[in-house]
Amino acid sequence: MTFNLHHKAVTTSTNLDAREGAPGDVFTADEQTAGRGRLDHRWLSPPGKNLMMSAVFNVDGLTPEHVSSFPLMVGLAVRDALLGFMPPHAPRVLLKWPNDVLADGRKIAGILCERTGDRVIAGIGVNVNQTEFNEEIASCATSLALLRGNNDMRVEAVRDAVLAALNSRFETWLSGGFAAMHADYAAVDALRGHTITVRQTDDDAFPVHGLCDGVAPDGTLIVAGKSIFAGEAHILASGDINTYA
Ligand code: BT5
Repeated sequence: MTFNLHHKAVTTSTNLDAREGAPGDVFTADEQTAGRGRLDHRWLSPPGKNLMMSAVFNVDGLTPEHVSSFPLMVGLAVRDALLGFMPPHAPRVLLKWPNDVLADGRKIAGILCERTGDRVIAGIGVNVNQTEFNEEIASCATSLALLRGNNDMRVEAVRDAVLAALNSRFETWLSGGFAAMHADYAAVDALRGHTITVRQTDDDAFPVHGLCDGVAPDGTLIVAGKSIFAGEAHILASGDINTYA
């Protein structure tokens, strides 16, 4: 698939820009004034330091079950791309269902996928050159700069690597679904084997709690023997998700 790049210095959210786009269009910005996460969370990213990008994909004709695993595919693609920028002896890059990318147990990239009709927008934020995070996220965020010990990376290089990985993973996912990459995901699953809580909303009064048995080939998360289709997972028991390669 060919990507067409559209860049703005400042925008509200590249995911909003992407609503006007066609399949293959990619929207980037140096700064977002209303960067968003899932469940109405905010995505915080200082101007000019990080990758903020939204790419439009055509999912026409695919079943809802197939499309539901799209975010997992994007997580794998972002992870693939980031591996190319990791220094020797870097911590393993793991995926926290549905699609947080973690290094050293901290979030290095966040993904917000939104469907509009027969299209899905993959919104991707990668912390590239940022070395200081505000108090709210300081304990749970990291960046390529912090892992590499330098903050002079070209954000465009990260963008191009993510797009190349997305191109490849998307093709595989289109023909084979998530099942075609389930083994890849299982190998880098940050939640499997941990006791976790999954909430549907930040104030969910009935969260699911139990031992996580990882992600099934259909993309659902297995917790205490139940399949979970959506939600936000928190690891409860202390465990080693900062596993070094
Ligand atoms: C996400 O949501 O992780 C999805 C983030 C997607 C951002 C991209 S940037 C391009 C495109 N345009 C947008 O407007 N969005 C997409 P969620 O899983 O809900 O995580 C959000 C939470 O992560 C926040 O509540 C903070 O706790 C934390 N957070 C915010 N900014 C962060 C950052 N730069 N690095 C690490 N964690 C962050």
